Amino acid sequence: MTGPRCDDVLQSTTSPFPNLQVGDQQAMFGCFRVLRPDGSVIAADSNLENGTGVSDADTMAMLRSMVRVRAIDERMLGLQRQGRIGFYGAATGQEAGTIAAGHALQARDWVHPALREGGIALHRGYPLRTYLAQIFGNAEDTSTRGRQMPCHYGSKEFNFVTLSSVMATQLPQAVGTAYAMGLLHEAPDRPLCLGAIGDGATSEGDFHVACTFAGVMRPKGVGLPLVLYVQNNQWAISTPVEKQTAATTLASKAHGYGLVGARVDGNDALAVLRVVRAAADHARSGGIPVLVEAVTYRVGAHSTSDDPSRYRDEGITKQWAQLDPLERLAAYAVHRGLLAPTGLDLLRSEFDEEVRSTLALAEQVPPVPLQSMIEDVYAVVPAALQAQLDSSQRAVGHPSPASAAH
Ligand SMILES: Cc1ncc(C[n+]2csc(CCOP(=O)(O)OP(=O)(O)O)c2C)c(N)n1
Ligand SMILES: [Mg+2]
Repeated sequence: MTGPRCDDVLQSTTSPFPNLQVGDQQAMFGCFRVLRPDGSVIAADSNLENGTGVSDADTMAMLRSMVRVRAIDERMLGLQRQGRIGFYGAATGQEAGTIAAGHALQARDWVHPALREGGIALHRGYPLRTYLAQIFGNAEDTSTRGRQMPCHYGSKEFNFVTLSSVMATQLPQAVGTAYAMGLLHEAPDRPLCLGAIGDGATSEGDFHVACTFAGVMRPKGVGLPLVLYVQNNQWAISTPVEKQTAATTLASKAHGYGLVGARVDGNDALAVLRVVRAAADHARSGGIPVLVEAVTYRVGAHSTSDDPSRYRDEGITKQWAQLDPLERLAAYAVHRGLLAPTGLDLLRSEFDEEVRSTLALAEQVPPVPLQSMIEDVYAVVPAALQAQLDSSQRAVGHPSPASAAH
């Protein structure tokens, strides 16, 4: 594979809406797109709502969350540079790929995210304060109680399963969740599971395991309620996608597993929403699961531990940055009269302020109590662990409740 070229994307060629059938060439090798980079509609379809198949309410809901995620990411990157948080993986330039995929789902659907999909939890209502608590690992970190790296959010309430840092492990887990939903509920109206990964993770063995099971496991005689979702941002840290695979596209890998493949412009929120929604409807109703490839670009660093200028041509990055998904959707919203020409700036200010004020509160929350080091694993805490806790407590000058009682 060679990475999709930016000038191809800039030409705004489009392909028809993907036909969700196994082996459909156009779906696997084309790239469905609704909007040009300037926000104009490529080919309005009079049979569809607004000519695009996306309601104005959906457009604005996605735009708000995309701007919010950008504001959060920018602030978190700044905090990491100041040494106030240890790590962060931003979704900059991938906000459409994240938010529109999340928006395509129902609240009852499950999400097994990769590193860039935390915005789906926020979009579902996961509070920003809890999101920040997980990043700080403070006493309000109800996701992981300070025991995980930042960006490993999880919430039972929002059916958002905590990521394992080990790449691609979430995909067999997502298949298992979908299998459970298939056993528990009847098609055509079942909760489904979206399992998300990056392009690099498609080289992992777990991708093969997940796709194999996704094809062959058929509870109640129909396909799994599953959407496999790959954000192809063309880099896995310093490894470009052409070193991951010789396949022409990642969506085309679906064919070998008997799955449906569909490729979409990941910087076009309307296109992502429509394709993931169609894949979700298909899976919900018993169809063969769809592997969606959203083509995008990692315009920032992999994480705060990375410097991409050391291994790639940042001139190409600048070209991709011109295809900014926020600007594109905002321009469309302006064309439709949903947003004033200055509306994007107003949204930015609104969310900058939300992040600033929530952060001020989050930074006052104390760390997770040391006591939590020995909780949640053993019914009766082994003496060696208790001794470690006691010595840690003494080191910070706070006797633990257990030793204080002695
Ligand atoms: C099994 C495994 N190998 C290596 C790593 C280190 N690692 C973390 S993220 C990453 C690259 C992920 O790339 P991709 O799947 O394309 O996702 P992206 O970060 O681009 O969104 C690597 C190699 C890991 N976490 N797990
Ligand atoms: Mg990648």
